[in-house]
Amino acid sequence: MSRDTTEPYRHYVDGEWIEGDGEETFTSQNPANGETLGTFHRGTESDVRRAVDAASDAESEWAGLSAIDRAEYLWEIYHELRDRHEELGRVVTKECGKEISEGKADVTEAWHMVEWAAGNARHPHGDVVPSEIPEKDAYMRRQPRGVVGCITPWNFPVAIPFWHMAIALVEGNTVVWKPAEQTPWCGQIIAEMFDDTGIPDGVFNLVQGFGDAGNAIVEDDRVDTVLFTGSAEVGHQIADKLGGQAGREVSLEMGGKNGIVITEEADLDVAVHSAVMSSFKTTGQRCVSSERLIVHEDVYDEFKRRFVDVAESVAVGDPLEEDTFMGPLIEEAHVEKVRRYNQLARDEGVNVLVDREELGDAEVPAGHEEGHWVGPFVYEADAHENLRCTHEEVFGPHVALLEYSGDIEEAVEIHNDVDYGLAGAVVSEDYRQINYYRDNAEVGLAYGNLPCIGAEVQLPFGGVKRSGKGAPSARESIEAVTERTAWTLNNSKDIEMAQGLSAEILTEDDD
Ligand code: UN1
Repeated sequence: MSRDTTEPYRHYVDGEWIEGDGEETFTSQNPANGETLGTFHRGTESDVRRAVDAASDAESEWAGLSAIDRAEYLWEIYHELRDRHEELGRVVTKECGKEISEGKADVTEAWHMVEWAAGNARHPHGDVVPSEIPEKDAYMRRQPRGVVGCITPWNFPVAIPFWHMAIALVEGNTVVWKPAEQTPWCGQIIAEMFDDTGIPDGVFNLVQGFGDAGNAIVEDDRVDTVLFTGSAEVGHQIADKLGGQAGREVSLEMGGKNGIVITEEADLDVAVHSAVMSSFKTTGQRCVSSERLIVHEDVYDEFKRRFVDVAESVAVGDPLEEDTFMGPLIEEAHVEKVRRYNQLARDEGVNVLVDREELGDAEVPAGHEEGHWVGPFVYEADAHENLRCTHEEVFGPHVALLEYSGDIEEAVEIHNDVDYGLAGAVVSEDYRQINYYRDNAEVGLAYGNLPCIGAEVQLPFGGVKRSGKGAPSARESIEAVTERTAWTLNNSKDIEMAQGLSAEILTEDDD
C-alpha cells in the first residue's frame, strides 16, 4: 500500500483503505511526552454501517472455507508479530505508555492467542453424543454466528484485539473492529497485517474512532455477537442494549477492585513482591491490577513497612528505558480521575502513607514534561467501613492497606465485599487457607502466592459480579462466536423415537 504519509490514516473496510464520511480527524499521542504519533480519520455511524455491510456480504464465503484454511491467514500474522517483536513492543510502549517489557509482552500475548486460535483449527470442534436409539448418531456441531463486533481497550492494544478477533475469524465469523481511540496506531498496524495476508475483502474491517462508532456497532442488529473489553460502565450499557434482542450475543470483560489477601502465614517476600507487581505494573492500569491489600494484623506492621518502602522508591519514568518500573498514565483526563480518587480518600479520612501524586521535577525524565505522570498513592483504611475509595475502581496506582484480625474467613469476607469480581490472590504458606480462598473468593481469576496479573491466554479470562459476562478469551470465546447445533442422523429405515415416545401413526381406520 502506498500512501502520502502527511495524510491521516484511514479505515480499512471491504479490503480498501477509506477515509470514511466524517470530516473529523483525531491524533494519537505518546502519553510519556505528548508527541503526536499519527492522525486518523474519525469513524462515523455510516462508516460502521459500511463496514457491517461488507462483513455481512463476506460472511458466507468465509464460513464456507475450512477452519484450517481460515487459520492460514492468522499464521501469517503470527509470524509477523514474532518477527517484528522489538519494533511493535516499542510502538505499544510509545502509544500506551507501558514500560518496554510490558510493551513487548503485549505483542507476545497477541501471538500466543493467534497461535491458540489458529492451532485450534486442527482440533476437534464438537462432540459425538450418545443416543438412546442404537440406530441414531448424535453430534454437537458448531457454526459461526456471523458478524462479530469487537470493541477493544487501549491498555493491551495488540493482545486484546487478537483475543477477540483471532478466534472469531478462525471459527468462521467476519469482523468489524473499533480499537480504543487512544491507540489507533496499533490498530493501523494490525489492519496493515491483515491487508498483507490477502484475507478476502470484507472479512476483517477496521473503523477508527470513539464511543459513537463503538455504539454504532452495538446498535446494528446485523452484528450477531459483540465482544467488549473495557470499563464496567460501558460494558453494562452494552449488555442492557443487547440483552433484550433475540439472537444477539455479548461477551464482556470489565474492570475490578481486585484484592490480595496476605495472611499471618504468608512469606512476606512473596507477599511484598506480589503486591508491588499487582498494584504498580502498568501503573495500575490493568483490569486485574490490585487496589486492595488485605493484611493480617500479625504481619501488618512489617508488610506495611516493606510495601511502603518500595512504593516510595519504585522507579517511575521513561517507559522506553529498561530501568523503569512504572510509565505514565494514558491521558490527562485519567490523571485527573486518579487525583480525584486520591482526594476522595483523603476526604474520607484514610491515613495516607505514600503520596507521590505530584512527582518532583527531578523524577520527571528530561523531555517528558508533557507526560501524564503520577506516582504511587498508598493509604491505610478501615477494612469494614464502606468507603468509596476502597470500593470503586480507580485504574491507577492507588492502593489501600486493609488490616484484619480474624481468620481466613474474615479476610475473604472483606475481599468479597465489593461489587466487582475479576482477579485476586492469596499469599500464605498454609494450604488450608489457600484452599479456603480458592473455594470462596468471588473472582474469575484467582492466584496463590503470585501477583494477580499476568494470566496466560489458554486460561479463561473473565469476571463475576460487575466484572463480566462470559469470558472473552481462548476456549470460552468460542461459545460467544459460534452456535451449537445438535445434529441427529437416523441410520435405519424405521423411525424410532427416544423417551419411549410412540412412532406409530394411527389413523381412524385403525380402530
Ligand atoms: C487487563 O487487565 O486489562 O492477566 C488485561 C493479565 C493480562 C491481561 C490483562 N494477560 O494481566
